[in-house]
Amino acid sequence: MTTSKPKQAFLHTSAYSGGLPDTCPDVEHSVSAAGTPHDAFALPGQGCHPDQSIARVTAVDRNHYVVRNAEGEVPAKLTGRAAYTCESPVDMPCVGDWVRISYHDAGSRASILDVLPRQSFLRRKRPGDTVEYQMIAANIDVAFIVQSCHFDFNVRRLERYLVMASEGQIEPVVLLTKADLITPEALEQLFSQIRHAGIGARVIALSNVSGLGVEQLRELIQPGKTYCLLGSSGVGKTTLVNRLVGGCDLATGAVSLSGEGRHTTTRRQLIVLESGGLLIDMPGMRELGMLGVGDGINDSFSDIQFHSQRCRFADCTHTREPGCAVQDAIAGGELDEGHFRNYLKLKKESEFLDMSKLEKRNRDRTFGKLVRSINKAKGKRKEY
Ligand SMILES: Nc1nc2c(ncn2[C@@H]2O[C@H](COP(=O)(O)OP(=O)(O)OP(=O)(O)O)[C@@H](O)[C@H]2O)c(=O)[nH]1
Ligand SMILES: [Mg+2]
Ligand SMILES: [Zn+2]
Repeated sequence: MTTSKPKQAFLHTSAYSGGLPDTCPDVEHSVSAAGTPHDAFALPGQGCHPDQSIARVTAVDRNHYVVRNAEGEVPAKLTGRAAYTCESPVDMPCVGDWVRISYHDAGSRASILDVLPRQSFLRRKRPGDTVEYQMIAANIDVAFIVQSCHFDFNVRRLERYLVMASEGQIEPVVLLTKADLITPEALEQLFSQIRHAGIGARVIALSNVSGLGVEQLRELIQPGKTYCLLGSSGVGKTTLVNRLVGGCDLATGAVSLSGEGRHTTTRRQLIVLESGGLLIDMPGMRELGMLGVGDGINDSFSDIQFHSQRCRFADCTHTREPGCAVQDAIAGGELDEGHFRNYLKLKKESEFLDMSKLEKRNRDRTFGKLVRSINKAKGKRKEY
């Protein structure tokens, strides 16, 4: 195997005179707000060890990665050591992550040494009964929450996505796609449902068929910022990416008559727009579990928080207490009841998952103790 000098023209390598840092603390891990796609992968500030480089993960397919920096895009693998030091699946690299890499095979491949701290993230509970997070993407500036006007629209699910974005420090923008399939009156109705639920995020109606809203969206995308498309399968995320990119031809899928989407996009990938904006297309989500999203819930349901300040009891659950300002607001028509019920549901779910996680940790700890005591006993036996 030939090893070549790593490509790192864009890095200042004088930052570290001593030993290898575990991470690169001096690196600003946001994409520089530069005007070209090339510059979008150049990092400001200092870099790492001379033999290493910083790159961004642009695609993930199980344990195969693609990383990119100003020098170009190469396939990459996580080193065994890096994988070993990942304490949980969320520590593994995901799309949008900035990673420290070293090149090999004449610069045609890279090894991921570690993941730099994330500035924002999108995560969800792993599908199934486990109580673990799954990292979806990192270092996102704006999440486009996509719902189709046609079959997919659901305010309660929208609220879930908003909580998710808010928990990860990401600004949400709602996109209502396939507006060509409903009447302007029906579209107006959807807008009012969103406002009625107290959702204050920006909402854009779109159609990939008529082109409605596409320019508005294009104008919103700023160079150097990272955007992602979140939403169910078949709502038109990839079609939109293809439209925005121009010349890009990612696979899209026809939707069955029932309106239900098949999963056409199977991996997450980061695409560079001509304008210099970065867009992550995602596969549609089936299950939108959440975990420990206390702050996210409070941010997304700020109207409920606002009313609850006037509840008689500080620990009011807003369900049966006297003097509850939230219940008063519902009775007075100021708060939507469905919105409030969803708030309770998400809160309960999040608390339950937090609890399960705590139980799991305690169980693991007890198990760890048991293993250690058995090993100790074995060690003692050997001494005899
Ligand atoms: N009528 C109409 N159809 C659209 C629109 N946008 C996309 N479609 C169609 O919807 C189907 C699904 O589109 P995709 O772009 O593959 O959907 P997706 O959200 O990427 O789906 P996954 O990759 O499975 O998550 C395709 O047949 C598109 O042609 C639109 O604005 N109007
Ligand atoms: Mg797709
Ligand atoms: Zn109350």
